[in-house]
Amino acid sequence: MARTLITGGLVVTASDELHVDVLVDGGRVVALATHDSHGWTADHVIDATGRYVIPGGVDAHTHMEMPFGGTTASDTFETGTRAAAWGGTTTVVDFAIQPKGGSLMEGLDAWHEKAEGGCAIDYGFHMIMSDVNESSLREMDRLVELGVTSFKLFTAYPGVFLSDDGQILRAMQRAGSNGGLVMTHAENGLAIDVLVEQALARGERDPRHHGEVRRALLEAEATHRVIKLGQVAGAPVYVVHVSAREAVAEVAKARDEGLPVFAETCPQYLFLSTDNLAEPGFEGAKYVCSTPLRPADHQEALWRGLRTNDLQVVSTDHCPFCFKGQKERGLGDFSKIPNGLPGVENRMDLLHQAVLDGHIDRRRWIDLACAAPARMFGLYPRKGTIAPGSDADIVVYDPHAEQTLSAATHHMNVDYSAYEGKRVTGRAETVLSRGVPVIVDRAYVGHAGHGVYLPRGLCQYAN
Ligand code: DUC
Ligand code: ZN
Ligand code: ZN
Repeated sequence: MARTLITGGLVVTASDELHVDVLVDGGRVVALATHDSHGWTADHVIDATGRYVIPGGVDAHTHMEMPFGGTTASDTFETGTRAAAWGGTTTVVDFAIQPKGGSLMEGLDAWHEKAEGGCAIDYGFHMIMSDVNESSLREMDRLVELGVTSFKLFTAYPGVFLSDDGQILRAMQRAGSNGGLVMTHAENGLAIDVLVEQALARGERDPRHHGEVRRALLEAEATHRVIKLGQVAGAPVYVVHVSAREAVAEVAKARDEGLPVFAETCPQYLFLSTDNLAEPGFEGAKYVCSTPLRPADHQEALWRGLRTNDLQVVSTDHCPFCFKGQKERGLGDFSKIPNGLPGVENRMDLLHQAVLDGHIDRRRWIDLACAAPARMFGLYPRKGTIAPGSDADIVVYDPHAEQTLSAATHHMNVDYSAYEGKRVTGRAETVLSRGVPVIVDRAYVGHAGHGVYLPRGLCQYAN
């Protein structure tokens, strides 16, 4: 396999910023050294002068081809992982789903079938448990052995994904003994369904009501509850897509008490708000996701949480549905709008913009987007950093390139951008996955099937 030398750039990892050259051989990083101190030769030389050399992004929360709300997320593993690479992400961890009445293994097999041979970058799986019972609890041990070391449980979506508190406790107990990590979608789904029914009865049918019925307090209540269940089970908890400041407070309180509680937020909660949900006509449907967007004054608590490490990870919850034909299923009834936003291509750039805006610093950008998700989900240091022995998942990032985010230019298979018209500075220029070029000077040179399944280890913060 070709030797590649990346020269002249600023290598930024979660811990360091170094003006060093990077030597790649056999798909791995083999050495870093200052330019003058080595006499390396290589088959390919990438001139990264004036650029950052950063680890490929790790997006630990995607839903490619996910059946949901009577339709299916519009990115396949092929289109979604290609778009991820365009945006500087080289690993995704997607959610396989246990079919109701079926086994975890059936769900995992189905997701392997969807992904195999289609991915442009490497991928792993979490498992959504939609039917916690004696047999699926036993199966959790086997999944951990197969590298599916995290399990998502829902307090939301009654009749679809919701598990009751007893089921969640049992799953947490099992994870406590096999080293797995329980991820929770924390919103009180039963209470939300009452508020949905009441809103519809009052004639409140527009997308903005989605944000109103899914109350911040119901996110906080469920967050508190899953934290306490985790404490009783003696198991770590990872709360996904935190959007409400009251939920951040619950996570922060638990962490102050020394509990192994972790959480992520997503770019949509940092950059968008209920103002988007209230856009005229049916436009707000583009921003319907759960947990929902919040009033803009919640963002301050999220940014603070990211700085203070009360929130450790930024993932996308990439779950795209086209406006035409998919979001439109909810015309006249917001509760029928499929929940989800596109974003896998935008995360690295939006977080770089956050560096420029002064919310986080450069190393924290890499920590939140690369290193911490890799550690959280048992992939570090293979993924998430640039160090001898790491996979050569490397992005040459131009911090000065200006771009306007738009559906007209993005690569996700969805007919709108949640960030249409937003100007950001910074862009992935060249992307390597295990040393193999996927994007070169803003041209796609990758191929479906390059990406391999990643069996993951245990959470490296909790074990
Ligand atoms: N939330 C979303 O917005 N989409 C998919 C599932 C979820 O929990
Ligand atoms: Zn969720
Ligand atoms: Zn999700």
